[in-house]
Amino acid sequence: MGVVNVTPDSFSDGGLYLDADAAVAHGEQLAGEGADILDVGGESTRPGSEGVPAEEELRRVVPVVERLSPRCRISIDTTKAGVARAALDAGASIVNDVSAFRFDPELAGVVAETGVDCCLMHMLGEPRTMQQDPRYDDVVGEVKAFLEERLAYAVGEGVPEERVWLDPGIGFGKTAEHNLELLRRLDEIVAIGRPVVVGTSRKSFLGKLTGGRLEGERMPGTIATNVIALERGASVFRVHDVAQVRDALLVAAATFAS
Ligand code: HH2
Repeated sequence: MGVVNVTPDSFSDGGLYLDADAAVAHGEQLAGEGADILDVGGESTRPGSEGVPAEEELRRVVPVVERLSPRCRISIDTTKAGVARAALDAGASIVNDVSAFRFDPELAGVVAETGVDCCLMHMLGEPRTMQQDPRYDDVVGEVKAFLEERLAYAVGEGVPEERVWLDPGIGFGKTAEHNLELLRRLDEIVAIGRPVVVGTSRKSFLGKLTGGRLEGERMPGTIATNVIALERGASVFRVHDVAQVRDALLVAAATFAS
């Protein structure tokens, strides 16, 4: 899954693809590098961010989804039912909701009604405050219980279980040690029985572990964590650098018993 951020403020590529032409060119490049899915988002969820109004988010993402959907499968990275509906109308076929249907009570209904796949992600609270001293007794147990509860909620709202993917939400209300523990014990999340999505790409814990590397210097850490996630059973790898991570995953997968 390649990341297409149509935002001025995303943590690693904010402002690079705010213009629709630039976003489409970037999405086409990632598709050419072998992305199976392009995750188009118009609102940054970086720590401390405030969110954007639905009209602005729509204005950013709909033209990009329209132009990229004939080329590649599209997921819409949004927490808002109105944005999801418009993006699905424009050709998207997956809803990626970092709030796991907590922020907009209507979003589950949109997914149920349209019959699309969805990704439900764990986040502690909301982006504005999630990195202010996050605490867990057992991060893996708590994230797993949250995802099981959200899966049951989605099914209760009419979303077929086989349409739901789950994501532990690396970096969303977690310290570096929490992120590492989730990767270390990712098999416990996989054991829920739904496809698991992981998003480690360029995130700050990779910088912390490597003596302060900046976003653009975190590709080796991104590759290492995605290979580990593959080995622990993840199915979808959300990354900014598709070509490099895809090669690493293909090589790692080739070493598995056939
Ligand atoms: N991470 C980000 C955004 N959306 N969705 C899923 N399912 N999993 C993730 O880990 C995830 C996500 C944050 O990355 P990015 O889009 O690069 O940054 P920003 O939120 O600043 O736009």
